Amino acid sequence: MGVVIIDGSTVKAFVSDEEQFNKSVDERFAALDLNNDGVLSKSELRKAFESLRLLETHFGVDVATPPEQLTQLYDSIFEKFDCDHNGTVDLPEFRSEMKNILLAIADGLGSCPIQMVLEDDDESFLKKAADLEAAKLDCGSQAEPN
Ligand SMILES: [Ca+2]
Ligand SMILES: [Ca+2]
Repeated sequence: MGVVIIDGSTVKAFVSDEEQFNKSVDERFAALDLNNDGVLSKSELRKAFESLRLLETHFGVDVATPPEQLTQLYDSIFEKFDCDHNGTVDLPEFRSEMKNILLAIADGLGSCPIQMVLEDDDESFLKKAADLEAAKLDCGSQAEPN
C-alpha cells in the first residue's frame, strides 16, 4: 500500500500522453471484456466502474447510495459511453469517454493536489497517472553523475 499525491496536471499529462493512455485504456478494455466479444455490455461496464473507483471521485457517489439509484447511475453512465446507442461500448467509444472523464477529474482537481491511498495492485487510471509522473521524475534524477 502506498500514498500518491496527484493534481490536475498529473492527470492531464497522463491523458495527453496518447501512447501510454491508449495502452492503459486498451489493456483495461480487454480485461473488462469478459466474454471476449470485442465490446463491453452494460454489466461489463458496470464492473469497470466498480473497479476503477471513478464513481467516488467523479460522480460523488458514497457508500450509502441505494442500489436502485446506483443502477440508474450506471445506466446513465453507459449511455454516455455508448455514443452511437447500439447497446454496446466499443474500444473507440471507451477511449473517448475515459478521456472525457479523466479530463473532467483533472479540471476538478485543478492545482490542488489530493492524496490517494492505493493498494499495491491498484490498477486505477489515477494510479497510472501518478506512476507515469513518478517515472518522469525518476528519469530526471538519474541524469545526475554517479
Ligand atoms: Ca463483452
Ligand atoms: Ca456503441
